[in-house]
Amino acid sequence: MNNQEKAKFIIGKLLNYGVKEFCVCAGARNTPLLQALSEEHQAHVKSFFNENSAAFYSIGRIKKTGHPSAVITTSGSAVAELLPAVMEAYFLNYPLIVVTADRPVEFRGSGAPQTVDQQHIFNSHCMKSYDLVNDDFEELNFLVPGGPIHINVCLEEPNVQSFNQDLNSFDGFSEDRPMKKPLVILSQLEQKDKPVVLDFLQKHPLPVLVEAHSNLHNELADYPHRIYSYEGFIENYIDLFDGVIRIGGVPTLRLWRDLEARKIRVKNFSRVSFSGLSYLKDSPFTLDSLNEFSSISESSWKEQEISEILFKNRKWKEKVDQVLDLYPLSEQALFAQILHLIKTENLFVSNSSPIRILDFCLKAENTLAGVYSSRGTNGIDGQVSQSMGLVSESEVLVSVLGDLTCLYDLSGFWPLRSFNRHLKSQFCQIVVNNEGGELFNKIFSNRGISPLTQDWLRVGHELSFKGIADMYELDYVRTNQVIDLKGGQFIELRPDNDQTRKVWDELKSFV
Ligand SMILES: Cc1ncc(C[n+]2csc(CCOP(=O)(O)OP(=O)(O)O)c2C)c(N)n1
Repeated sequence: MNNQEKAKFIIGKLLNYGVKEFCVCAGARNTPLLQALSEEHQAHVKSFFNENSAAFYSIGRIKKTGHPSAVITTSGSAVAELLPAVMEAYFLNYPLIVVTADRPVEFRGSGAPQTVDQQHIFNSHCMKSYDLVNDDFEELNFLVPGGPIHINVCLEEPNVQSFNQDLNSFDGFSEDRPMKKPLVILSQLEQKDKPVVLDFLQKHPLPVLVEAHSNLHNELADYPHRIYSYEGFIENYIDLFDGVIRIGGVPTLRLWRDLEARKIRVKNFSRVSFSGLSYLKDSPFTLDSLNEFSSISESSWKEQEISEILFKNRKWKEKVDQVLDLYPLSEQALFAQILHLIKTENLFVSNSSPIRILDFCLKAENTLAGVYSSRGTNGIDGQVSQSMGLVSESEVLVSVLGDLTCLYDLSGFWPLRSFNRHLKSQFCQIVVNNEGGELFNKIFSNRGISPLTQDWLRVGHELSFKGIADMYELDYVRTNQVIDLKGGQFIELRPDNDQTRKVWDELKSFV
């Protein structure tokens, strides 16, 4: 069965079981389930961005209506957010059904983005847990009544349906011969990792992508082989590389996910014990072993080949600058403004668009102090709380969050009104309020997703953050221009969504 057939089958079973109301939660992986639901006109659907709220709301509905109710989520920590409500339903014997989309089974244990062991996560607090890995859907004919039910379903990755066949004929990644033309990706690193990484890059002048949370941006600002604004650019040149050397955590950039469908070898050097790829079973080498592994790269890059990529990259950057000048109210242009203002402040960026736009906008002339992100499960949960834990006396923390991400964790500001009241002036909140999950617009535009499904994914709203700023006694500014980053502020940044989309569109046609 393909994704759509699986999704249709599950939704059909739930309707037969007596589910009338569905709470759907925003996320890319569960899109086939939402798409199938959008074709069932008798289903009542409510969309949520917070899985915990969706599940407790469903319990309220079961209480009120007496009917079973279902929640549908994406993969990753989104699934864990259901646990308290599943427990509640278990002890009430309530028919709460949670359907969780999962990555294909070969991703399990890899540490790849948004991959967690979600198959039996609710353990004894469920009447029954179904783990639908392949075409084992017959099991669903016997849905057990009497309490919560978990249906975990593995869905194929969009665009890489055929990747299993590709990999069967490919054994290159297990070979130990040196890479001749590798690309280096620097991802999340700690301060103490800097010397060994810089030393490696000095010895091996290779093309390199530097994610901001590697905290090596300043040191490598003028590194001769650095590729900037690489999202949307590097994908076009990937066939020139015969391998990837990843240094640091699991990278954020889109290219990392695309590797799943490509025959490219990867060597990982990291403190994190996960390969981050389904097809790479070996744990990463330690960062210290970068010293010993000079043999990973007997570079045969010709200076001219690298110069050509760098020349194209310069042209691309010029085009990016032009487009940002043309659309000054786009999120990308506003992010460039923030980066221009950052000097000694630390920066925390949330998942979804902010972390990607940060890397996209970063320029050699920007100076960054500490950059923090949240790339364990890549969730949008708990981001305010994490940023609160990073506030300190020594420097101001600027936190840039998406609007849904901020709304997800509103109680996270609590320290500012209690034990960290004295640190309020050390914290500047920027919420990029594009009125919903704008990332989904970027991922799914022109992909044949029904308008209804797109609405459910986006979870559009017209909320203002003024009340939140007031509640936590931060100075509220609503603006489409960032002028300063002083502490004690809550800046609600209002980009023009049309301009944001035009930036991506114009760049799509230029390589
Ligand atoms: C806990 C959790 N639930 C769901 C998701 C799926 N998800 C990824 S991005 C996103 C939308 C984020 O919206 P917002 O914070 O407004 O950022 P924007 O996309 O607008 O930049 C969602 C729901 C997730 N990553 N984590």
